[in-house]
Amino acid sequence: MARARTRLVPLMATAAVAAGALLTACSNSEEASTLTTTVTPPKVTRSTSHAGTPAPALATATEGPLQISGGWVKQPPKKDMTAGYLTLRNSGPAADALTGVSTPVADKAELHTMQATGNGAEKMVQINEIPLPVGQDVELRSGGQHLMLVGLKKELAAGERVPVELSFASGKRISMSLPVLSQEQAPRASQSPSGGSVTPTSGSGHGGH
Ligand SMILES: [Cu+2]
Repeated sequence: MARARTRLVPLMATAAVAAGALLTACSNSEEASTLTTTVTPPKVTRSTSHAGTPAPALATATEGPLQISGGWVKQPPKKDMTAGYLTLRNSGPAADALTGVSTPVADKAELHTMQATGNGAEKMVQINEIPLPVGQDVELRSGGQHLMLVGLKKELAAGERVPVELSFASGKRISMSLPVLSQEQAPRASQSPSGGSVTPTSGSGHGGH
C-alpha cells in the first residue's frame, strides 16, 4: 500500500505540471489563434465539394520523356467549338515542341494562344507549335495557350471523353482521351496571376476559352 502511494504522488505531480503548461499555453491568445488557424485549413475539400456529379479524373499520359497531366476539354460553351487544356513536361534530354493535335470529334483541331490586340483586349490566334524546354512544366490553360477544337461534329456532354492525338517535333505521338468537364467541374487550381477572370467564356466574342 505504502508503495503504491509513493508512486502515485510523482505521477500526479507530473499531471499537474502538464495541466499547468496547457493552461499557460491557452492563456496566450496569440498562440491560441495560431493553433486555430493551423487546425482549420481553408479549402481542403475544394475539388470534391462541388455539388452534383463529381468531376472525372483528369487525363494523363506518358511517352518516353514526355509527360502529360491534368488533361481535359471544356464542355462547349458554343455549339461548334471548344478548348482543351493540359500540362506538358519534357524531362529531356532534348527540347521538343507540341506541333499538332487532331481529334475525330471536330473538323479541325489547332494550337492557340492569346494575344493582346493593342486596345486592352485579347484575342486568340493559331500558333504552329508550343515549345517544350527540358525540365519545365508547360501549362495549357484558360486564358493562355490551349488546344482548340473547331467544327464539332457532335455535342459533347460533361463526362464524355474526347480522343485526341498530339504530335511533337521529335516525331513522337501521344494518343489520349480527355474528359469533358462542365464549368463547375473545371479545375481552378492555376489561374493566371491577373486574377479572377475565369469568365472569358461569358464575355467577348470568341467562346472557345
Ligand atoms: Cu482558341
